[in-house]
Amino acid sequence: MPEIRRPPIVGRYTQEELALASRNSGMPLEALRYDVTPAGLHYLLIHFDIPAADAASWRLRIEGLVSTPRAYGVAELQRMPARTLRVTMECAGNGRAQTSPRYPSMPWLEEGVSTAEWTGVPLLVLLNAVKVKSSVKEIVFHGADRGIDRGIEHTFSRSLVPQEALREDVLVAYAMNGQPLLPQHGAPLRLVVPGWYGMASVKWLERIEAIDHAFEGVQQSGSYHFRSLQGEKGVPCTRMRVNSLMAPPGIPDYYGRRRTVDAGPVEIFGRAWSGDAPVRKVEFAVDGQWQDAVLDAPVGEHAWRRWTARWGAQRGAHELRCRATDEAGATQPLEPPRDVTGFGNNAAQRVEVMVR
Ligand SMILES: Nc1nc2c(c(=O)[nH]1)N[C@H]1C(S)=C(S)[C@@H](COP(=O)(O)O)O[C@H]1N2
Ligand SMILES: [Mo]
Repeated sequence: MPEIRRPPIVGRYTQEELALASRNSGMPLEALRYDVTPAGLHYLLIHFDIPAADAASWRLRIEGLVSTPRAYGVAELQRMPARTLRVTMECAGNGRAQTSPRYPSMPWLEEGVSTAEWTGVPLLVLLNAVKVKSSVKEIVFHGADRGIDRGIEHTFSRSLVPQEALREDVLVAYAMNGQPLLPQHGAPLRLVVPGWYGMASVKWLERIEAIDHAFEGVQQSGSYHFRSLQGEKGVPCTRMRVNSLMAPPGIPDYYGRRRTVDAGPVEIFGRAWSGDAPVRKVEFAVDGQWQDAVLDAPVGEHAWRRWTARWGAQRGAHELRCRATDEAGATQPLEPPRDVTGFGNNAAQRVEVMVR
């Protein structure tokens, strides 16, 4: 894959970033109050256009290096034993807009994360039915959406190694929060890969292909790599780094979003997640003084965990922050990790508050 990248931006936002931000809405942080994000508040990331899709005639083909290739209709999948999983999904580019210089792409501040209940057929069941050959190195998932990025025309396609694809919790989903998938979330079928950044969960899934080599598609080998230096091959983005957010307290300023809070006791709440290991600890800081937050019971193996903290708000300007640590020992950094395309920014959130 040739290294064709857009030059970085310092300063004001561009018309192109604004257009991306308008198409791809984030989850408003007050929606951190819900264990399961209502479908209309779930963040969105759509690279090209939402393809026209008719559930009645949609076919999911499973082919390539398999003994018995076949195709499934949606109704047929719906008649198979179903599994429902509560899954926190975060865009790998979440937090990109807080880095400078920033990469010209979707300018997420921090709202590219949500949790949904996905219902579908375990991918494992479908792969076992077609008998994947032993020479297979990767399973490729092709979406129906097509476009051009950095001069290369392609469909949105991603791959997984068999070891990941055959995990029991990877779903071919047809429902979200108990309703048929909405067009913007991949109707009528999408992949859901719990624990991974969102790009692995291919929407508008129409073809699954078993291959005996590494998939070189644009969205696989060209994008979604951590790179600290321009031009390097980098490390593929896979599981979500440990991260957390708080719902900003008080009331916002309409234009600047700055917060105003009344002096006195304030209950702060938020959510913490990690695709690598369960969340072990969340800390909350007022003006750099860290204290342990209280963790609620987990609400699902793949779902974010609610936390709370008490704050005795005193008059004046304050900076609130939170950071999580997972069972693997990873803690969120205080400053964004260096990444040329702005992936994986899990730096501890900052919320500026004026207490009156
Ligand atoms: N076919 C297809 N699948 C896709 C995408 C896409 O543009 N096309 N975007 C991916 C990315 S980058 C993310 S973060 C998630 C977002 O899923 P959501 O819009 O349902 O929240 O979908 C992934 N699956
Ligand atoms: Mo994403």
